[in-house]
Amino acid sequence: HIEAICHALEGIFSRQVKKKDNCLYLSGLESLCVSDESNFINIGERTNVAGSRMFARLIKEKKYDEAVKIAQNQINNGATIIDINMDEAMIDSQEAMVHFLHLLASEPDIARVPIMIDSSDFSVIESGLKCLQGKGIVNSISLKEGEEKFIEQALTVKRYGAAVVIMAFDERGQAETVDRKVDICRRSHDILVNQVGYEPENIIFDPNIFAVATGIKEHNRYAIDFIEAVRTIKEEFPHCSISGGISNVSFSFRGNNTVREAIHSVFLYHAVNVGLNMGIVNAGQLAIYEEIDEKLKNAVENVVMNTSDTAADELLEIAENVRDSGKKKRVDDEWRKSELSERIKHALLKGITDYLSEDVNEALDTFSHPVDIIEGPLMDGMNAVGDLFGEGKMFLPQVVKSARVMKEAVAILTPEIEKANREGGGDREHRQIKVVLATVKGDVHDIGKNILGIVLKCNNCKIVDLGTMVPSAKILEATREENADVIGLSGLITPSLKEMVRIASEMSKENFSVPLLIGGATTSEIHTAVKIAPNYNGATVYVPDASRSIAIINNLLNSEKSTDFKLKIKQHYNDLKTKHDEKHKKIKLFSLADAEKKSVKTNWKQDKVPVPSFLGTRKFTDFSVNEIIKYINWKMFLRAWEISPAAENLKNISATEQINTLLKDAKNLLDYAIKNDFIDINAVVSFFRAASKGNDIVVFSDMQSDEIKGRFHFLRQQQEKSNLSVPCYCLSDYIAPLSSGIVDYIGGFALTAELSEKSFSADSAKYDSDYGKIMIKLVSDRLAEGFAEYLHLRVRRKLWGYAPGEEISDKEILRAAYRGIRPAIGYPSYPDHSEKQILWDLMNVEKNTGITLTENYMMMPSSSVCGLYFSHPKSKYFSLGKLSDEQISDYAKRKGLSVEDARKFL
Ligand code: THG
Repeated sequence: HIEAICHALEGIFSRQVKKKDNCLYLSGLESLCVSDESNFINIGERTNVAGSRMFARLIKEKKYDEAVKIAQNQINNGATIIDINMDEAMIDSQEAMVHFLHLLASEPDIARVPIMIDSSDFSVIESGLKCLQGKGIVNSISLKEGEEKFIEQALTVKRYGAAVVIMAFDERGQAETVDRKVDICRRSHDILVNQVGYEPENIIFDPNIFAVATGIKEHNRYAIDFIEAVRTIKEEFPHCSISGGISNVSFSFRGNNTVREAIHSVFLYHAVNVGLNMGIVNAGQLAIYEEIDEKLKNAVENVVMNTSDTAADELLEIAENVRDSGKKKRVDDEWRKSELSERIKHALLKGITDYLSEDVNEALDTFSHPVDIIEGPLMDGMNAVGDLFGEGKMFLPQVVKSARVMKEAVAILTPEIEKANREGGGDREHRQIKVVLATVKGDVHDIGKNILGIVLKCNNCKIVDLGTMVPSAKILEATREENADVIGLSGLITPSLKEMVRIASEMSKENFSVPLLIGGATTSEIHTAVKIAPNYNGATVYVPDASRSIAIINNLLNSEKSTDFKLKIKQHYNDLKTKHDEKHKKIKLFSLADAEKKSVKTNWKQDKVPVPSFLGTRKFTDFSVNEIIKYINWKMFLRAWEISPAAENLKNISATEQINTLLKDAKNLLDYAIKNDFIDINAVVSFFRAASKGNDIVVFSDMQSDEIKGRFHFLRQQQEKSNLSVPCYCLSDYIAPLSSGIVDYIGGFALTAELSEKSFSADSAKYDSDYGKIMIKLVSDRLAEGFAEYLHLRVRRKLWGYAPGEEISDKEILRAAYRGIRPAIGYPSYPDHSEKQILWDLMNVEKNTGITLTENYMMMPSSSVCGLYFSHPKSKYFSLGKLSDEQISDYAKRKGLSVEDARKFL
């Protein structure tokens, strides 16, 4: 189904779909992720006045704003539905429900999830249903008051198009045994489907979760009976959902969250296995099954599965010792008491250098040769780091810190190794895998490459880092000279892809056989398979992110595994290429002329074109950094640290901690840089009179003369779309042609915001580390993007001034929910980086801002952004998709380029 889902998503959102780690993401909308794990739905329980004292207090005190934050919190922590319950004697439930739902509806980040209205008063439910946008869920109805009432309520729910939770209650009360649970669900199902006309997909059974380990013997079966009922119901009604209030099961351990979380986790583990696909939970507070303390887990297993009559008592006894408080303090320096190799491992895992020289010196006394220390405890520790990282249990920033510990340990040991060799007459050295890394010619980006280098260093590799913009001859020479085992090429921009293909063929010509690794933002497995691998006789492997590099290199170089591994990769890439070739034959393109007929149509006479507040070019250096940092997109910052949206949603404490530390460090860095004035910001903005000419836009010298001062060249979408009324977009459509008789304008900008690394290293040792350097770069990148956002805002409201009264929230700004666009050159709607030169000439960018262009039109410093401003109310971002040879030739001709060069730039 994946292909079909990709296709559907691409169609709906006009965005590219990316596959990564068995998840699908929409490009530019990475927070939406479809994966196998999407199967279990977390329903947030905290927005329940009966289930949360805090929420109840906020509602009673009418602090709705804060109550809304609780909903947001549940979603941030992974809830994809939220359960809302206002049933409390001292609250006007109906009024509170309606008011709260209205507030949620105007929070875009909350309104995107469905709402489950939880009440035992059906009139509250119905009032709530009236407030929902999209499909709602009713929690709940049941047969407890007989069939007539049940059918009446079911009909009402159906009329609102909502799904419904059916509690396993009937006229005799709540179902406690497996048979009663199943019977009531079956009876409810038959009535709903046969008499009321429900689709089974709209039915969610709740076979009642009750508390176990209450001290009452009869209750001990509650968990296992629920699980058994789920199994039977799922088999009989595979299209219906099954849910329950998970926190109920642990009520008897109130006050001891460690034990409660363990019970929830074990209970869910078994129930989900047999078909539970939803659960009302405290999102963000579920223990990870594998991480529960072994002893506790066993005791909990016994309680949940009811293996003995004494299970509850045994758990109670353990529970006494795992009270939440004081849990942490104990472990803090306990580790110093463990034996040497454990201490070294701990220091590596936690990135602690404080005791390193002490421990390494102790090791020198116990090991016969210093190399043994590296190959023994240090490598063991690094392997543990590598494993945890590979399993997603450690995160990149932690690995970077581990690498620093390793580096310092090796630095202490290196003179000792030389000394030992001299004295013992030996020549032992620490044998490492040698990896040559380079960002290819024309490309200046190196964060990804640096990260890779660090991760590899942790894994016993010696890195020969050739830096950025490295010509192929130099890469080959270094590989030969260093006798390297692997080459890694990195690239962020599209022309780098061609460069990589060139390097691959060169390597073939010169009879290289070392494995070639490909990575970086524009590279992809498909491109590697289709374009690079066929050009190289040796192994070529795409590395999706740094965490995979270790396993890939080990497989490539391990004498037992390598033949098999290389063969598998080769076959896989051949398959990909065959599929790709077939698919490409299928994409239908409009001819260029037909695509042009489908341009975006504007009635120029009707839409008044706004006049900019000035024409020509202006320099800006006086913006306040404090103003800009409001527009930093921290999510993208986490992405750059390779923290996936999935990790961000994890209920994993170490992930949350890691994210918090990263954000704190970044913010401290910014504060520090602001205080010390280490930030260079520069921008230049221009407005020109402009007109579209076919797919080009021309810029005039001034208001009077029609002398053309510059010309931007655009491309037009050609792919046939399923919806024929959707235009074939081209940026030139957003500017009026001269023939319209309308005077139109275009804006241009180039800006840079850089935390200068040099000032830092001169000033503070704190940032003179791999971690610090990467941090500085990433924060600079985000600051530049934030600056672009802020400058755009100033343009809309003042400098161009077409939206003087614009009033939108900062969040909406980050979603670009305003009029006008600022396509950056080199991005999907305007992919040709060489167009920057035109902007540079028109706006004198180099002189005005100091930003220079490399031969492949990359900006230096790299934390810079440039692009065009369009004010057209219909203007939007799009991606060009596949283009015909006809259009490429036409484009080459318009630009005065050879077709081959035009292809390279695109
Ligand atoms: N089935 C269905 N709906 C339900 C339930 C169910 N809705 C309500 C409830 N059960 C699920 N929701 C909760 C919410 C919170 C708690 C339990 C179930 C809970 N709260 C803490 C406590 O009481 O100890 C509150 C602590 C605090 O105040 O912060 O455990 O089964 N269909």
